[in-house]
Amino acid sequence: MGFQHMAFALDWQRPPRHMNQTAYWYVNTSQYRYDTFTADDVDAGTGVFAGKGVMDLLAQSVRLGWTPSYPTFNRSSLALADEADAAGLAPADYVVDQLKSGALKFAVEDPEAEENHPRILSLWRANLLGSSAKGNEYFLKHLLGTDNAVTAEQAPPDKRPTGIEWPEHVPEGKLDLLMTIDFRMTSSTLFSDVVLPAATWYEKHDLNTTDMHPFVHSFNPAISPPWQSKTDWEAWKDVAKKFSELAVDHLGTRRDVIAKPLWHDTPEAMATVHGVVKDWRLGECEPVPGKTLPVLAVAERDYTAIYDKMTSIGPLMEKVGMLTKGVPYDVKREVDILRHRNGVAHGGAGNGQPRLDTDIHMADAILHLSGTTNGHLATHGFKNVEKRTGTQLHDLAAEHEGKQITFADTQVAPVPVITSPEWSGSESGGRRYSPFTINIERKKPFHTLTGRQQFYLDHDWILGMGEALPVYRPPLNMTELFGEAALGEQNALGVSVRYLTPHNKWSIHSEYQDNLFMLSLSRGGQTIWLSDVDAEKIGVADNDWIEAVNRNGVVAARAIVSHRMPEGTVYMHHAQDRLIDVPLTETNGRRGGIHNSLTRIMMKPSHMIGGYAQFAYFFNYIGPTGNNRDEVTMIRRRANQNVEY
Ligand SMILES: Nc1nc2c(c(=O)[nH]1)N[C@H]1C(S)=C(S)[C@@H](COP(=O)(O)OP(=O)(O)OC[C@H]3O[C@@H](n4cnc5c(=O)[nH]c(N)nc54)[C@H](O)[C@@H]3O)O[C@H]1N2
Ligand SMILES: Nc1nc2c(c(=O)[nH]1)N[C@H]1C(S)=C(S)[C@@H](COP(=O)(O)OP(=O)(O)OC[C@H]3O[C@@H](n4cnc5c(=O)[nH]c(N)nc54)[C@H](O)[C@@H]3O)O[C@H]1N2
Ligand SMILES: [Mo]
Repeated sequence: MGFQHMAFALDWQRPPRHMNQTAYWYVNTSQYRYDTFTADDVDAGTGVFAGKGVMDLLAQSVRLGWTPSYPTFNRSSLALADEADAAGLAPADYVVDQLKSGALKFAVEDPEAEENHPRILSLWRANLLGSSAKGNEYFLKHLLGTDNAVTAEQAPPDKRPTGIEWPEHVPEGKLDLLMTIDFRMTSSTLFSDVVLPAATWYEKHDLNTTDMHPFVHSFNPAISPPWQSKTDWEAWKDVAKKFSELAVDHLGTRRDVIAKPLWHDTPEAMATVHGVVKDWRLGECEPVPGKTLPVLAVAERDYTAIYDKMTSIGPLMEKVGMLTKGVPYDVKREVDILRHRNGVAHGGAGNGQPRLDTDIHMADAILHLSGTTNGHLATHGFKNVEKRTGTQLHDLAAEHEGKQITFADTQVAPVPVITSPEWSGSESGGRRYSPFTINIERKKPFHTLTGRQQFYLDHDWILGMGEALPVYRPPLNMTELFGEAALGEQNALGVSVRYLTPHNKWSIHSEYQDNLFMLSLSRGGQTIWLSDVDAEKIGVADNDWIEAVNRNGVVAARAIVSHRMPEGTVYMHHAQDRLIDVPLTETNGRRGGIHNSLTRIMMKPSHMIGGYAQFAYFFNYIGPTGNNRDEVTMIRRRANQNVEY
């Protein structure tokens, strides 16, 4: 909670601009263009999605306020505020009028138009192009405009979405600038225009904790950041400072129209009465912000003050407090403590506010503003929940009511967290965390439509997909949907197999495997696991070089032949980078690729539902996933085992 309020600058400006990445990349890397099936092909034959593409459903989800979408409109959100002024209207009214008349569109309805492209991408603490991004080759093609191995066909006319623009030309290289902050050479830094070298965990102060892990850890420098590297905090401060300077000439102070989706744990989540979907675009209802449209909010942004705001705690914390999962928190006391601990800023936008000059200031702010590390806040939050639920809860935190974990405490030893209404588990009395303990044992209602654990889901789209109750769904038929070779088929390209990319036993994502020890103990580069039966079919011996090819891309790797793999399924562990021992392929003579070269994003319509109780958007709660598990590939032995780099 403290983390979220500080990370999204909610001490200065509300509401934040959250986004779900799956939908963002599905649209902005043009992967939707390669859906050679319609949404109708994945409903349960009910016709609920008749005549629609998956992209039509996403556009509908956006215009009904179910999911966030950026860029939001096909005109600048700053210009919209100015236009509203000129028209003498409140921005929300102006935007509603414009949307109604069709003069303004959501960008997602015309994603290939130049004004709707993403331009600048900053990657921090993620390895998008080596780890997370499903459909890696589409990223290379459409986002970066560089060499790629996509051979997929775009949707034929009868399979295209009908409700969005479909220009014949698909742009390549939408992005102007890619900046990455990392301390490793990765597949992402490799493609970046600018790489800012980061301090490692032993060169800076930082915090680490998760909800499923009952301790808060500190990071502490053993040495100062060497050479040009900087701590993450200092790197971002530099960026903010320069940005604020440039903003004097370029942006100044503007008003920004924010289209915020209907949020979970707010009355907005009750927008879809009885789960019946009504679309204002089809004349089925009126467009009403916060009900049938996103909430339309306005924020004043002084772009010259970004640095000042980043380095001090803003006044909204004292004026409005914090809100987490519908629970309000008064944090005047906490901000006052921080004012004394950190001192106050002098001059600028943060004048008189608690300072956040250093990473330790920020760490302490987070620890003071979170119930899991501040027993007073946890107890106070539980008392607020008690008023709403009528069940006793505050005793769960009361044993720690006077306890405030500080950064200095975490430096002595990892410190156990305090039970807090931010989460659903209980660590009370030294218990280990388990989700929903408070709901089960204290009868605190679940945050669902019924307030109970809910198995029956009566939303129109879920009913239409035949998933009102939990059902078995077989893997997607990739031959039917994408024209891939049928599973088990053998031809000149090898044998057709299911292609899975589970998490690696010998790394955490792309980390901890690229060191000499791990590389020496393993094969020293990327591998694909396959069964002895499949290996025999294609004449592969253990450690042979193989090539895996599908419409999304190509991978050259060494084979690990194992009877532990079932026939017909191969594993390429997530996430092996393209930097180490990745040779040129026989397929196209270029270096390639990685595990995500053979995957792509596939959006499931039921994941795009919003505005309906537990199906309501919030950061890190709900949204579409990439569904990379259903992929297939051809796999074969390389003719030439003497690979070249
Ligand atoms: N095909 C396929 N794709 C997947 C998955 C899959 O199973 N299959 N899994 C998905 C899942 S669940 C996840 S969580 C994502 C993970 O995807 P990512 O989060 O993109 O993967 P990581 O490799 O953990 O990237 C973290 C990067 O941050 C850097 N880093 C670490 N600490 C610091 C720091 O203190 N400062 C800075 N500046 N940098 C730091 C590391 O060096 C590393 O390059 O991948 C997703 N993508
Ligand atoms: N060592 C290590 N530990 C990690 C991580 C790491 O990278 N390395 N990453 C962490 C993170 S961020 C995450 S999200 C978790 C992920 O942890 P898990 O959710 O356990 O993810 P995976 O290992 O990717 O997949 C689990 C299993 O799902 C199987 N599977 C694939 N398709 C299907 C299917 O259609 N149906 C069924 N029933 N099973 C299927 C795969 O074969 C695989 O064995 O792990 C965390 N822990
Ligand atoms: Mo994950």
